[in-house]
Amino acid sequence: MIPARFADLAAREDLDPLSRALIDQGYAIVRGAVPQGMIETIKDEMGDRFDKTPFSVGAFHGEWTKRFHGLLKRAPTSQKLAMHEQIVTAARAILGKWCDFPQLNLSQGLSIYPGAPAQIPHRDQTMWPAPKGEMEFSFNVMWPLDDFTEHNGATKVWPDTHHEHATYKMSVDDLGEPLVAEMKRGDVFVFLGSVLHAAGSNRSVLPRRGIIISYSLGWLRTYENQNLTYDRDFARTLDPELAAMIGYRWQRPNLGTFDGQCPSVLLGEEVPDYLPTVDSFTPAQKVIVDTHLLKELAAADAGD
Ligand SMILES: O=C(O)CCC(=O)C(=O)O
Ligand SMILES: [Fe+2]
Repeated sequence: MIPARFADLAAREDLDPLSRALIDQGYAIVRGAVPQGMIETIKDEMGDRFDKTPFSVGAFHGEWTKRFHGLLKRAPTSQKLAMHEQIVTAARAILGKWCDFPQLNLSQGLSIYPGAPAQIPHRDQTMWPAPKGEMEFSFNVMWPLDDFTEHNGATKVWPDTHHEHATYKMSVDDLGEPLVAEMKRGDVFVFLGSVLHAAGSNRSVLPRRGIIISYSLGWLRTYENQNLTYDRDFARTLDPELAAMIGYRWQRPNLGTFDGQCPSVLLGEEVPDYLPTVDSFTPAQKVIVDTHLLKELAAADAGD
């Protein structure tokens, strides 16, 4: 059953199938979302970065796991994954309920080495210390670079743990059997930030490599600081929609501005040295401030 706070989303009849599955069950696998050749190109672009990256530090990221970030520049074909039409559509449909535009939260290559124990079951939305169960904060996407099997540590996900379920206290013993997201290269596993999940243990003899791309509400602090990761020259090479997703777009009201304007001004050739600060309000906010101004002007006229 869909909890009441998410019922209006669930009731929408125009939803695409991926959004529908995410709202109803919290996760979905899309088979054959991209050609396997695209995944191979991305692996080539990564070169020896996994080899050269040291193992992660700490019990969560995992001492048997290597991770690196800034994928849009380190493997440019991953930009196509970030902008995958079905995924962006679903991110907008779901996160768009609580923000103007979803943003890129993270792009990460990760490799789980043989012998890695299973990761702690967790919800990715825990990174934001805010009340849960009122909204979805994020939306995560796992693209396998190697085929994922139960044996090599495919991601595990616990059904019925999303939306308001994320506020219920559950002991690990009550969780029941997880679904194991076994996938071929080219498939993709998509799950809400409220869904309980974990990397499995890798009992094979080869690393299990994947890419995580995640999207969050546009007004949240992101896992990866996109402004420090990608400079302006790089942003100008991107599809403008993707540039917007890494911060070159403001969110109403006036969040993420540059010199009082939408930061997309930085994508142009010339950036004027002197710029006016511009209101960026929702229609409802605009009515409030416009009405106030009209009243003030009328009062000033009457006083003349
Ligand atoms: O590698 C996986 O299968 C999941 C990793 C994960 O959930 C995380 O690092 O937050
Ligand atoms: Fe996670």
